Amino acid sequence: MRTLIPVLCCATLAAQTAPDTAGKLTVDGDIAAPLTLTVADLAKMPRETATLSEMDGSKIAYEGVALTEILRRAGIPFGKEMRGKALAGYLLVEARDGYQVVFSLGELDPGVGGTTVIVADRRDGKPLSAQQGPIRLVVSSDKRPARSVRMVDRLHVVELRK
Ligand SMILES: Nc1nc2c(c(=O)[nH]1)N[C@H]1C(S)=C(S)[C@@H](COP(=O)(O)O)O[C@H]1N2
Ligand SMILES: [Mo]
Repeated sequence: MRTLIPVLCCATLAAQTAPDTAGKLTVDGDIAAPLTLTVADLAKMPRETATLSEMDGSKIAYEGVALTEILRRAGIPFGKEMRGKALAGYLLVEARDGYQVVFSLGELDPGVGGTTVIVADRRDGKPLSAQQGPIRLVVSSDKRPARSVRMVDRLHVVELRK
């Protein structure tokens, strides 16, 4: 029992001093304006809906914010500037369980690839479950929902234009 006490103390201390990132979405990397978004922040942004066909064939309605809207706020220059070396840039999406996927900035640009990705926080009108959220991606046009990342906690931009 005696050895257990310091362990418990340290665990309590660590919990108090760890940065409070639970439930937040960090947008960072090679961008002008890194940001951190909560579900409350997403609620104040322009809202979009999207349907996801799950592996069992059922279609679920999700609601959230367009990924391009979030990346624009972080300083990604979609539009005229998405040419030349900018087209080598990509977005690494990371989830709480370690799952990672990549989107190229060119495929996300509405004037180039135009792939619609929603950063969703509601499913059938309700907040997402702990296994899904609080925030997930919905990529309706993918043939399998493999890049519809659940439990997203980081959007990391890599620009190769340097
Ligand atoms: N965080 C996270 N998201 C993920 C995955 C994962 O392992 N972790 N798997 C992906 C894959 S390969 C598929 S097919 C779908 C499966 O969604 P489901 O687990 O809700 O059926 O989630 C995607 N999103
Ligand atoms: Mo999958």
